[in-house]
Amino acid sequence: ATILAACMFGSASAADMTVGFSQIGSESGWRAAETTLTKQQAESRGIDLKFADAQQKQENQIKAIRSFIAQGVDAILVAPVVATGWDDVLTEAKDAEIPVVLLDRTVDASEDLYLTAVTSDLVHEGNVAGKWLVDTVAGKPCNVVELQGTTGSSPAIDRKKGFEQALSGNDNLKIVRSQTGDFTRTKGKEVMESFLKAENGGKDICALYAHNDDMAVGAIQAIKEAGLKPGTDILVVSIDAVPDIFQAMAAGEANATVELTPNMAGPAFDALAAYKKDGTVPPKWIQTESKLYTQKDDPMKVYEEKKGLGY
Ligand code: GYE
Repeated sequence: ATILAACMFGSASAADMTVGFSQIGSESGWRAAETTLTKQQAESRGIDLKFADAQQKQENQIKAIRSFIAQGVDAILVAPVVATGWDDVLTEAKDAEIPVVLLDRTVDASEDLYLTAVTSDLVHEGNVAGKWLVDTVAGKPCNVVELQGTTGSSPAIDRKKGFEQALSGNDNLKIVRSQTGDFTRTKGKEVMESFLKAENGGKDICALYAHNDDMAVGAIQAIKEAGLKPGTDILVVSIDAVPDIFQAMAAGEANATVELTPNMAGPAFDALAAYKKDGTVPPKWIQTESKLYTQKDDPMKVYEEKKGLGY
């Protein structure tokens, strides 16, 4: 009878949860897929999702979180646009006893201000990209340009750090230009154009490292317009594994990418359901995988597989 009662009343159903989601915006294909999958995951679990798009602004995220607290939601998901400045609003959520789960980016705040963070190892991603480049150029001199993500965001900080770690001790590789492209295609293209101009029309550039695929896709366009061949004249390595980069890889115009799953919400909702059911506290970090793909990995096949998975 006890077991039956437990089944009837204590099942791990998330169905009666209302969850607020403060999303950054839609700067990249990866971000758009994350939004789609979060909505799908909520729907399939019967979760009532309140979605707020912050248009890249932290102040909008803070407003959205305050409004979720005022509405008395059961939990809050937040993809924090930048790493700092969260202490006050996270403390307000904690005081209201509303668990917060960080999605895809981390914050510089005390760990007890959130339940868990579902992210990749962002330093490791940069490291994987850097190691690929070190191995590929195999000791040859190589001037690298870097397109950084959004200034002050944890992926921009960590992907830079991990990449630099991989390059350190390899004096043949030098980062000659590094600037933000804000994780967007448009800015990726714009900033790459300025890099090309500044580096002898691109002839002095051997490789591009972009903190996400969208900036790489924009930069590939700029490289072509400058009359050079992306993927051969200038090697291209980036992060996310969105469908478009596999098309570019199939065309020989991109070389490598590090995969980031857009399904951060699935593990987040699982953790929230267990927490809600019997107070199970998840680990502080739910880490997603980071797999390297190159042109050898049948990019068109991966493209087909990716299409439809939120993209
Ligand atoms: O790589 C990029 C997006 O926060 C880790 O944000 C995420 C990054 C992702 O805009 O495409």
